[in-house]
Amino acid sequence: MAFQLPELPYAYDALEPHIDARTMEIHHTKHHAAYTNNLNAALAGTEAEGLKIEDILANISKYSPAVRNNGGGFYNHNLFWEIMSPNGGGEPTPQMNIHKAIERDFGSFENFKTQFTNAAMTRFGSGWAWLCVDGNDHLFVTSTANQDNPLMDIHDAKGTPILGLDVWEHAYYLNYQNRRPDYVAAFFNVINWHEVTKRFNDANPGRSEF
Ligand code: MN3
Repeated sequence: MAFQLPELPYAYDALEPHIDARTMEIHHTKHHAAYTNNLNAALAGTEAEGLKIEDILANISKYSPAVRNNGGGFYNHNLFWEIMSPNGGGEPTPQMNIHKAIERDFGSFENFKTQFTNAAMTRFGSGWAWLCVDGNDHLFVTSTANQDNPLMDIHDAKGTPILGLDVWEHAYYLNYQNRRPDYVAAFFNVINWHEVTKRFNDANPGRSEF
C-alpha cells in the first residue's frame, strides 16, 4: 500500500490569522502531495515498499537522496498538520504530562519557548525546528536541514519528534515574506498541546505517571 496524503484535521482557513488559508492549501495540496508522490515513486518496486515510514527514516543512510528528501517531507508534514489546531496555543495545562516534562527539562515554559524559537531562527535556509524525546525520556530542542528529522540515523541528536515547525519559506512567505520571527511567534498561537502530550506519552508507553 503506497503512502497516502492525509486530509487536514481542519479547514485551510482554520488557523487564520496566524497561518493564512492560501499558504495552507498550497503547502498541503502541492508541497506535501509532491513529497508523498515522489516518495512512492522512489520506493516503487524496491524491498522497502510496504515498510513503515518510521522504519525507513531510522535507516535512512541506506537509502537514496530521493527517499531521504521525500520520506522526510512526507513524515514531517504529517506531524506538522496534527500538532496545530484552531483551538491551540497558550501553554500546556498542569494536568498534561508535557507540562511537567517541560518544567523538568527546560526549567520553565518560557525557557523552552526561547530555545525552540532560537532553533527556528538560527536554522539557516530551509529546515525544521523540533521538540523531541531522547532515549533517556528527556526532552530536547534541535533543528534539522531540508526535510531531515531526528528519527534519521544520520542526525546527531536522535529522538522522537513530538512538535515540529516548518521554517521553509514556502511555509510562511505569502503572508510574512522575510519575517520569519513573526511566523515563529504566530506558531505558538496554534500549537495543539493535547496532540503534543499524546505524542509525548506514546514516545515512551512504559513511563510511569508524573
Ligand atoms: Mn513544508
